Amino acid sequence: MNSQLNVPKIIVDTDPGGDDSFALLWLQSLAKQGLADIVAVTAAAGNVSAKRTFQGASRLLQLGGFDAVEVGRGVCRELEGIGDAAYIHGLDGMGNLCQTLPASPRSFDTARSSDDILIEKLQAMPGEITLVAIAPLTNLASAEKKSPGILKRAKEIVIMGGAFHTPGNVTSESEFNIAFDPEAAQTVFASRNDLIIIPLDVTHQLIFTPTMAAQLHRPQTKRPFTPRQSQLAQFITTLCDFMTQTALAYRETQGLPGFLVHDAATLAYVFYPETLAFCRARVNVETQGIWTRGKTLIDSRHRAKSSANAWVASTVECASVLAIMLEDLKHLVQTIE
Ligand SMILES: [Ca+2]
Repeated sequence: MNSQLNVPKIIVDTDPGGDDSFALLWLQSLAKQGLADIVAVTAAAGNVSAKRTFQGASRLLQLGGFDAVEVGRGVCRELEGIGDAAYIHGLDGMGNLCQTLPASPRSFDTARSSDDILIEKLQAMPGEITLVAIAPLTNLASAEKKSPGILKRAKEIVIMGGAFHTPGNVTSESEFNIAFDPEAAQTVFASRNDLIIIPLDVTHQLIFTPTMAAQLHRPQTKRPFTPRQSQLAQFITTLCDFMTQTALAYRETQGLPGFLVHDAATLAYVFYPETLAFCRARVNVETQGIWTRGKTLIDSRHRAKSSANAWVASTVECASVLAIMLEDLKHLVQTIE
């Protein structure tokens, strides 16, 4: 049997984002190893504006050599509420490093809309695509509204989002990806009954440190790094340093030097599923609350339920996930042209 048949076909819906950047680089490493097929990247408004996330995603793909992957432009909605997260990720979403990355020929002005790309790809390959959603769910909800039932055509939808038994990270109750567009989240939560949700409860344990990043600078052969290899290693360490400073300032890591690679946990699920455990649940999102808008809820009472819609990650093997990600990032640095 051709093992390529089993290579996951991935669309990443993303709003780079420091942790998105790590996820996109990790995925590019897996694709270079023949373990993933990147079908498209759909940028989303979120951490920063749709235009900036488009540019960030485009340049990250250029850096890894994935010039041919289409990038969508995020659906824009007038949203009141929490606003973006440039205070954490930098004005460009990437520690103000985006301009240091190779320019991309992709144009925001002529790019297709992310929801249209989702619809086209899911229609063309029903049951085949794993949708990795690491941004506010605006694009996915828009696709579902334009083409009802389209999200059921994904093989699987893996979402980084929500906070259940831990405080939120943008309000006392709410996690950013859900709180940015709670109505979109509710649309997606209603779209199918087997969503994979990786919440803050597990991702707030995943602290990637500058010491880990420093390991990327060591060539594993006698040959010195090429300029592109040095550029990639330098980008990762400088971004890690920037994110570490804001993580400490916003007290996200209990004073430990490092930053939370929330979004990368979705790839741990897809490619290293033994590192996570899950609970079956019915997940809803509060769209009305004055203090709790964007809060994700599970009814934990032992009363019969027939409408579970998700598998929610409950534990993660942190050391393993971080070590695996670091090794895959090393592979990308070592093998980039
Ligand atoms: Ca993100």
